[in-house]
Amino acid sequence: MKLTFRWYGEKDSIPLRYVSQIPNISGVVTAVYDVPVGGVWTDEQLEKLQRQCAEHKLNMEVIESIPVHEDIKMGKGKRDEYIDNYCKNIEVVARHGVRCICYNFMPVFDWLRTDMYHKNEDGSTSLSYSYDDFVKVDPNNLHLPGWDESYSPAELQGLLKAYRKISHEQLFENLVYFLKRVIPVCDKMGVSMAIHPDDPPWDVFGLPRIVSCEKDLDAMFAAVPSENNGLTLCTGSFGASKKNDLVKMAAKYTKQGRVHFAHLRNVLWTDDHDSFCETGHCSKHGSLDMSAIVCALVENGFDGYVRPDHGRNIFGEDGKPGYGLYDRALGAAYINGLFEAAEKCIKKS
Ligand code: DNO
Repeated sequence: MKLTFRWYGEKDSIPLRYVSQIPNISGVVTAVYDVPVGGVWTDEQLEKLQRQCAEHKLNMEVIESIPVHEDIKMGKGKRDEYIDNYCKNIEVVARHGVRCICYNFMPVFDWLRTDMYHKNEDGSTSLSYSYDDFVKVDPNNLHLPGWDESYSPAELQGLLKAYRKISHEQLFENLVYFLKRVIPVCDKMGVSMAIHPDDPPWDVFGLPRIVSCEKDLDAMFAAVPSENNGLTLCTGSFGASKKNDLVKMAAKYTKQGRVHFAHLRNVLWTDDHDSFCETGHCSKHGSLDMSAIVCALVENGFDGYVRPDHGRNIFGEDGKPGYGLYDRALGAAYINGLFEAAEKCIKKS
C-alpha cells in the first residue's frame, strides 16, 4: 500500500512539512480548489501543486476530487461539454504524475452529517449523523452543518426540484454515459477512476443514490469493464449501513482489481435506525473490524493508495471537522501497524 494524506492546498491549516513527518508517508491527496465545478484545470496549476509537494519529498499521485457537474449527473443539455472538460482534466492531471482520481456521483450533497462537533465522552469532537435530528430537517428550508454556504437557498430548491424527475435507473444511466466517455481517456493516460461511495449510503431528501452497496458496484463494473473503472473503498461511508459487509467487499473488489484507493476510518452505529458517530480509527472504538478489512485487502494483493480518513478533533486542536492533524496522524500510525502485521503474517503462512 501507498500511504497518503489529504491536503487542501495552501489554505490547509496543516503545512506540508508536517505531513512529510508522518511515518511511511508517500504522498498527498489534493485537488485544484479555485476552479468552479465543470471548469478546466491548467498545467500551471498542476505544476505548482506538484512542485509544492516535491519540495517536501511528497508525491501527488491521487486527486480527490475532480468534481462531476450536476448537468452530467442529471443528463442535461450541457453535459457533453462538461464531460469534454472532465476528459481534459484527466489528461492534465495525468501529465503531472497523477495515477488515481477519486470522484463521486451523489446528487447535490456529497457527505451529509447532522453534527460536525459531536462531543464525545473524552472531550474530543467528531462528525455524527443522528436519524432523529435528520428527520427534523425541513427540506424546504435546509440548514445543514457544513453545507449552508455551498448553495443559495433558491439554488438548492431548484436542484432538489430538478432531481424529482430523476430515478435511480436514470441516474445510473447517466453515470454509465459519463464512464463510457472518460474511461477510454483513463485507459490511454494510465489513470484510474475511483468512485467514492454515497455517504451515508442511502437516499437523502428523496435524492437517488446509486453507489451504496455491492449490487450497485457490480452493475457499474459490469457496464464498463475496464479495471480503470474502479472504487475508493471508503470504509466509513459503506460501513454506516449495517447491511454492507466491509470485509467481504474489501476481498471481493480487491480480487477484481477495482480498489485503487482506500479511505480507512471507523464508525460506531448508535441506534437501531441509521445513526452513527465517527470514532477513532481502532476497531475497538467503532462497529467495523479494521484489522479484518486490512487483512482482506492484503490477502487479495492490494497495492493501491490508502489514506487515514476523518479524524476527531483531539488534543485541543480546532481543525477543520474530520480533517485535523492529530487524530488522522494517529490513524496513519494505526494503519501502518495493521498493514505491517497483515503483510508479515500472510508472508509467513
Ligand atoms: C469527505 C470525503 C468526500 C470525498 C468525495 C469524493 O470527507 O470523503 O468529500 O472527498 O466524496 O468525491
